[in-house]
Amino acid sequence: CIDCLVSNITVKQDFDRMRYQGTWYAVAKKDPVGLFLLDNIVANFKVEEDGTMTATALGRVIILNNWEMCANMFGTFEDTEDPAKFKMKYWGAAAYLQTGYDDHWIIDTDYDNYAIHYSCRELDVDGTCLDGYSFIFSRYPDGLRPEDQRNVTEKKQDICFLGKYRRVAHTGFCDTA
Ligand code: AZE
Repeated sequence: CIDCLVSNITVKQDFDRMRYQGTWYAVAKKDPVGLFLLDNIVANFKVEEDGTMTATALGRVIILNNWEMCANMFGTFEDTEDPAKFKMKYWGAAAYLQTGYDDHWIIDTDYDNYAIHYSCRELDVDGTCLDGYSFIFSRYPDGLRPEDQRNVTEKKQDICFLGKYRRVAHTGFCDTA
């Protein structure tokens, strides 16, 4: 995607939600505007009996008056005409957490090692993304395999977020929540 138009971003071909199930550790993230998950972000995807994809996520957040906590989040995914593009309805276990309805695109994954997620929340007038977020997920909490790094960097560029990511630390903050 050389023009950064959201409509030109390509996603994983023939995305297989069954193989995507299980635990994914966020190893890097590009933040949106406003409140967001800080670190120790772990997502767990599942396909329900009726075929619907759902997920839970944990992550450290700071809300209200500098109150640090582990956010326990839930998401349900609505299918679209593209198997790798979903609409995600999400909410928190507690009412003071965030609720929302975001795009949830799987840009690329090999199911066993890495995944690149993308969500544009707000389109600019020129069709580029004005406000969005993205996660680089790994099946391992300690990071990506060296052999996946080049491809992930390429995909970060394709979604026009190259240079906008920060590493996501895993310190055990949410491990007993
Ligand atoms: C995601 C994938 C798995 C399911 C969910 C995800 C996103 C969660 C948030 C949570 C924000 C919470 C905040 C609380 C104060 C993409 C990791 C639900 C965006 C800011």
